[in-house]
Amino acid sequence: ARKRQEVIENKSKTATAVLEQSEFFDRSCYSLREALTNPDKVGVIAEFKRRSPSKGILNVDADVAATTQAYVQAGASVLSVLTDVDFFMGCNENVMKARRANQVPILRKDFTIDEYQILEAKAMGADVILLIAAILSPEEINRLAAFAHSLGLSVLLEVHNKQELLRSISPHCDAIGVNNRNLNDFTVNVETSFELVELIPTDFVKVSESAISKAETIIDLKQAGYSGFLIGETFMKTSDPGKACKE
Ligand code: IGP
Repeated sequence: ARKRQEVIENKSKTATAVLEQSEFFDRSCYSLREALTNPDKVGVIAEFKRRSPSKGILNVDADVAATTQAYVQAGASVLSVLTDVDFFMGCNENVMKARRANQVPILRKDFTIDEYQILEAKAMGADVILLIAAILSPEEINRLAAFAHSLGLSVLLEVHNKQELLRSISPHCDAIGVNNRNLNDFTVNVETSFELVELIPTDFVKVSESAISKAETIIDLKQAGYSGFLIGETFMKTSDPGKACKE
C-alpha cells in the first residue's frame, strides 16, 4: 500500500509538472463573478458545442475562434466551451483556440470528477470549471471547488432540484447554475429556475442553464434574480451562431 501511494504521488507530480509548462498555466484568470455582475451587460454565457446527447449534431462547420469572437462582439459576458468528446464532440484544443481569440472568462465545460481535470482546465486557458451536483458527493464538491480556487479558477456548481441544491452548496463555489434540462430524460422546463431561485443563498451568483431561446425569458429570469444565462443550442443550431447571439 505504501508503494502504491508513492507511485500515485510521483505520477501526479509528473503530470502536474507537464501541465505547468503550458502556455496558459501562469496567466491570471478572469473572474466569473465580475463578468456576470457587470451592469453594462446582459450576462449571457454563450456556449460552443457541436453536438448534444438530446439533439444530436448541431453544427460541425462553425469555427471555434471565429464563433466565440462573434459571441463576444455580440455582447456575451462569458464563453462556455465543451471539451467532452463522446457526447458533445468537443475537445481541449477548442478551449485553447477560444482563449487565444478572446479576453473574457471561459468555462471549460465537461464532467469534472477529479483534480487532474482541474489542472487541465487551468493549463488549457480556462477561467471557470463546472461541478455537477448530480454526479458528485457534497465532500467531492467541496474538495474540488477548494482545489479550483487554489489555482485561481472560478467554480460554477450545477443543480437540477431542491435536494441537490440544499446538500451541495460549498463556500468554495462562486455561482450556482440551475439546469432547466433534466439529465435523466432530457426534458426541459425553465420553471425549474423560477422554483429554485429563492433557495439559492444571496452570496452566490445565480445562473439559469439550458432551453433559453427568447429575450423575454431572459428578462423574466433577471427579474427573478438571475444574472447569468447559459445558452448553447439556440445559437449553435443556426448556420451563423455569432449572428444568432446578437439577435
Ligand atoms: C446549454 P442549451 O439548451 O442552451 O443548449 O443548454 C447548457 O446549459 C447545456 O449544454 C448544459 C450541459 C451541462 C452540457 C448544461 N449543463 C452539463 C454538458 C454538461
